[in-house]
Amino acid sequence: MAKTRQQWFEDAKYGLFIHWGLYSILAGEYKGRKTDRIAEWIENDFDIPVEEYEKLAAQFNPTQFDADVFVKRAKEQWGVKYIVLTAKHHEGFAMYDSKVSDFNVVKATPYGKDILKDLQLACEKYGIRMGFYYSQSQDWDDPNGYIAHKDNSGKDFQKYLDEKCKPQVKELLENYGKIGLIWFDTPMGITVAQTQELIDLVRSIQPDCLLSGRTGNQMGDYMTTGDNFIPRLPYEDTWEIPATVNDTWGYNKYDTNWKSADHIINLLLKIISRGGNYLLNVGPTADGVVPEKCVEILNEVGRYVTENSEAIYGTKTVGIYPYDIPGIEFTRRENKLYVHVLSPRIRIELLNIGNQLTGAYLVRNGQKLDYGVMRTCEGDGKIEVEIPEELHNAKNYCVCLELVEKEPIFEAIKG
Ligand code: FHN
Repeated sequence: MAKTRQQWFEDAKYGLFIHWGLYSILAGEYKGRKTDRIAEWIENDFDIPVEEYEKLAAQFNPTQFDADVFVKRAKEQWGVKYIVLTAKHHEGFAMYDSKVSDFNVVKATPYGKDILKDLQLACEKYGIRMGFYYSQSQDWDDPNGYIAHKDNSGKDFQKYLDEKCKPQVKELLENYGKIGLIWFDTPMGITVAQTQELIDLVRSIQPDCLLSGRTGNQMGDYMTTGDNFIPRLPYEDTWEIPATVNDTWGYNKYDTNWKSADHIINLLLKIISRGGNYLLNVGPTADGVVPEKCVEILNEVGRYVTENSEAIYGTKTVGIYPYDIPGIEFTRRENKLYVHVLSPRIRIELLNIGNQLTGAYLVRNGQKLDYGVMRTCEGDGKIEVEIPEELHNAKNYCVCLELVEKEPIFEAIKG
């Protein structure tokens, strides 16, 4: 089958979102008041006057950020295949050298360096796709940009689109090499015609660049789910879920509600077995550091992903296996069904599976495993795989079932 421009994205399965901007300085608190909502929304949620908020730029100096170290770690330790940085979030601040607006990291901060350029160079060096997030409709700094939950009547949105949004998107597409995707977000009142203007602009500069599902009016290149919402069933078209490790995107020093690595691994497998990509977020501090706990979690998830890479990247949607087995998730490619074992057991037992096998092995080292293919006394297909003794108390490993048939045969439950 011919490769589409979506192919790299469909194969990638696991990406890293970076929400980073001036809100990282406030870290979830303004004048002693803590937000209980996502931290990057603090300007809007607390009605911080624009002139006040703009002053934060004078404090932005992430001297501990090293794009090279960051991208190397993301690729080699965390196992992500693409990175999406907030080039401009709703606050309107550009994390790159923009000639369109001085409200940017080079002109307005003591740091003075183009973060996106450094990221681009590191992504090119380590062979990882780079995308950027751009808030195309909301811009709380521009008088004509939309503001969610506020009165937007009387605004000249087209003026903002023509004078800030499109010129900035053009800069991003012209000055930062090959862009894998643009992550447009919160389209709000953007019309079909205005969405088309954006799409035409992108296609005219980088025809292969993908557009997120939130470009507007369902005109993006793939489906984006709600934040942290996983479709219950497999979804056949290309899709992605943006998701958090704690409960915020931008850094919030009070948010310690971290999901465990086991939980994230489980979510990742659910997502990719249903055909999606997991775009998992980190929110660096204003110094440019990813919170230690978050690094620990991503390292552990990364160990699973890199050890079992053949069962992750480039895998296909699994059909609906009729039973929910706690601690078991499936992924698959061609004639291989991967059984991810997330809780201890001495044997894998799968009912209502009608395949014949040519072999079974432990994915992380290729060790052959004993197995049996049978029918139960009720006539249901059954596969058993013996787990080696040294793994009886282990969790988080993957077993490959090599199928005679091209696809898993999941049998319906009979009465
Ligand atoms: O408003 C944004 C939010 O700050 C964050 O960027 C997420 C990521 O998917 N998108 C919007 C809310 O859905």
